[in-house]
Amino acid sequence: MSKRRVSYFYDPDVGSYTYGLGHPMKPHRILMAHELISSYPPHLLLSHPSLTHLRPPRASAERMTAFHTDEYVHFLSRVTPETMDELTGRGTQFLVGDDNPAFEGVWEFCTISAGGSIAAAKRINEGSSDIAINWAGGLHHAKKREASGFCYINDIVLAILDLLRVFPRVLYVDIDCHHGDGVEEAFYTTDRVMTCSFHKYGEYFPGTGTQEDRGRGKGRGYALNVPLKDGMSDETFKSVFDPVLERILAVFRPAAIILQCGADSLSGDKLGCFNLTMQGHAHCTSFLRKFDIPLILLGGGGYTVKNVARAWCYETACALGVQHELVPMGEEGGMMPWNEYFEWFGPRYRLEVVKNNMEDVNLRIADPHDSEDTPDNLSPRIP
Ligand code: V1P
Ligand code: CA
Ligand code: ZN
Repeated sequence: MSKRRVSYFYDPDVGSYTYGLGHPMKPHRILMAHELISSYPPHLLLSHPSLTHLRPPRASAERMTAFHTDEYVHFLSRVTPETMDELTGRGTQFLVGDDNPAFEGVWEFCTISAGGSIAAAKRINEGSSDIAINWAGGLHHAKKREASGFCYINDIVLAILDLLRVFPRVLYVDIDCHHGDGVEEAFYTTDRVMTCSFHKYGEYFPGTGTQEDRGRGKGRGYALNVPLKDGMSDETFKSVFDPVLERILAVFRPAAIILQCGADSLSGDKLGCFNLTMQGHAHCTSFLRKFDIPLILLGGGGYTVKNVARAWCYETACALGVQHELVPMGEEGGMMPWNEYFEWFGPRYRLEVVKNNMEDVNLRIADPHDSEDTPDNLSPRIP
C-alpha cells in the first residue's frame, strides 16, 4: 500500500470540556484516543515519518459565519450557564432542549472542534497532506441558526465550504449511526457536494434521512441516504457500503472526500444500535484511502468512550497504512500498550471492538404481513 502524507490535528485542551453530568457526549474520549495513539512506539504512529502532528488554530467567529448566522455565532460566543435563560429567550432560540446545554466553555470547545476541521481543509487545499484528521470534528447536526444533537457549530460544512474554493466536487460520507442532516441540508441544492449518510432510520434521532430524500433543484440526486435497521454487522455493512461508494466515485468523481467516522455505529455503543467491529468500521477509511483522493477524517458520535478511543486510534493507523502493526492481519484484536487509561480497557486490555450476538434485522426476510420488514433499504438508488 503506497504512502500517504497524514496530518493529525489535536488540541490538548479538548478533553477538559464537559457537557454536564449525565450527558452522553464526552469530549474526554478525544483525549483518550490521543493517549492511546501516543502509547504506541512513536515511530509507528505519532512520530511516523509520514505523520505531521499539529495543534490547530482556534476558529474565529468570523470563519464560523461562512455558514452560521451572525446572530447565532454572536450568541454562542457569549452564552454561559448563567446567561443561558436570558440569551435563549428561556430556551426557545439557538439551543433547544437538554441535548445542547450551555456548558462552561462551550464557545472554546466549538472553536477547537471547528478549528481542527478548517485546518484540515487548509492542508488538503494546499496539497501539503493527502489525509488530514480531526477527531474533535464531525458535528454533523448543527444548523445555520441552531444547535442540534450535541452539535453547535457545523465544522463539516465549514471545511467543505473551504474545500470548494479549490476543488470542483466534494464528497461527504457519514458512517455515524445518526443521519448527517445538518450537512445534507446545507448542500441540498448544489451538484458540487454529494452527501451520503448511512444511519439507523425509524424511531431514531433526528428522524430524517429516508431514501426518498435525494436533493432538490440542481442538487437532485446529489444527496444519498441509506436508512438501516438495528444490528448492522460488518458483512452487511460492507455489502452496502462498497457498491454504493464504488458507484459514487465512478459517477460523481469527487476531487476531495470527507469521511465522518462517528463511532456510535460500533457494537455496544450506549446510544447506537449497530453491531460493527473496529475493523468493520475502519474498513470505510481503508476503502476510501485506496482511491488516492485527498481525504479528511473527522470524528462525530460515539458514546462508549473506550471503544471510541480504540476505533479512532486504529483509524489513525489505517490512514498511515500501518494498521497491521497494531492488529495482526486476520486477527480480531491486538495487544494494547500501557497507557494513561489502561484500566478502562479491561478485562482484556486489547485493541479490539468485538461484535455481540444481536440479530442483524437488516437481513430479516421480508414478511408480507409487515410492511416495515422490507429489504428495500439495502438497495439504495444512486443517480
Ligand atoms: O432524542 C433526542 C431528542 C431529545 N428528544 C426531545 C428528542 N436526542 C438524542 C440526540 C442524539 C444525538 C446524536 C449526535 C450524533 O449524531 C453526533 C454527535 O452522534 C439524545 C439521546 C438518544 N438516546 O438518542 N439525547 C440524549 N440521548 C440525551 C440523554 C441524556 C442527556 C442529554 C441527552
Ligand atoms: Ca450517518
Ligand atoms: Zn451519532
